Amino acid sequence: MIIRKAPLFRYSDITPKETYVNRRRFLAAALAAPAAVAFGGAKLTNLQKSPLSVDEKPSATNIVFGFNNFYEFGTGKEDPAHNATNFKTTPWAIHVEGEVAKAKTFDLDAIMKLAPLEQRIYRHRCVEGWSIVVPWIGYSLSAMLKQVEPTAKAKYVAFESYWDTKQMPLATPSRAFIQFPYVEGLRLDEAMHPLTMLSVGVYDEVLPNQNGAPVRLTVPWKYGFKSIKSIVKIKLVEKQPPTTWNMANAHEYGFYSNVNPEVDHPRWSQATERRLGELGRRKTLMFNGYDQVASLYTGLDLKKNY
Ligand SMILES: Nc1nc2c(c(=O)[nH]1)N[C@H]1C(S)=C(S)[C@@H](COP(=O)(O)O)O[C@H]1N2
Ligand SMILES: [Mo]
Repeated sequence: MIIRKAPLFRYSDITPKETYVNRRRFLAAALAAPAAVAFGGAKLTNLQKSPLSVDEKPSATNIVFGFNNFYEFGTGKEDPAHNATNFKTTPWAIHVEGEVAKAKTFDLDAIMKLAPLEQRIYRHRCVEGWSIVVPWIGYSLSAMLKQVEPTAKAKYVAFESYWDTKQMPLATPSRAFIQFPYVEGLRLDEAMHPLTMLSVGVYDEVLPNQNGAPVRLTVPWKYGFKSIKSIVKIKLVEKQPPTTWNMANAHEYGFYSNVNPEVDHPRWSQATERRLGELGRRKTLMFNGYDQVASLYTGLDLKKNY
């Protein structure tokens, strides 16, 4: 990914302000601060608590809404929050097809009602070395996959994001250095794991556009780029599907992309991470701390299959 030498969004911006300016300057800055990232999403109610949540404090909303990657809306970390404001996410549908007995199209209403909505607090780590804790809202992807009845030939699941250069003028290979539409993939057993989530909200609201509205994947034990946003197609397939970052640079981004402190990115160490909003760095945990997925990889060389 593009790591700028002088990032637009300095880490000081996402560190508790009191820790680096004195109180008077903090108050002055607060008064002069531009309006918070515009977002007044519809509230989601009747959220179930989830035993899959980690016992950690969610990151601040200005971090989760204001600092992320969504290359369709620009390659800078603040770009999605600014450029996705008018992205039209209704009507919306996901087509689920391929090696299934019952191919189906789920419109947004069907997606929202497919299973009880749970709030799950997940760790989320970007391959670039920063991490956040996010209270996603949604349900296990398996609930949707079971409805289409995968055939015995289905071994992988391929995902595709919405792509429209009228709404996303920056979503071209020459501007974003990747191919579109953005595509991702999982092995079927990874996709069926209860942790793999179809997310429709965050905190207690529907997803802001920059976080992948109206529906996106969340795979908490893999680097952030596996968690594909604004999904329009899911295809069950026999062979390992192509994935955007692997196509862009196979040497740096593999199909598996499990969070793994022992496998360095060719250009930087993955042993530690910067938890946005905290000072210093913390050790990166194998599978991002989700030990319950380890059995999915028994016998697989995780250095070769990075
Ligand atoms: N369609 C699409 N999905 C995407 C991306 C993208 O550029 N396009 N970026 C990925 C990356 S690299 C990360 S770290 C996360 C960041 O967004 P989030 O904090 O909302 O998960 O989205 C992922 N999903
Ligand atoms: Mo990322």
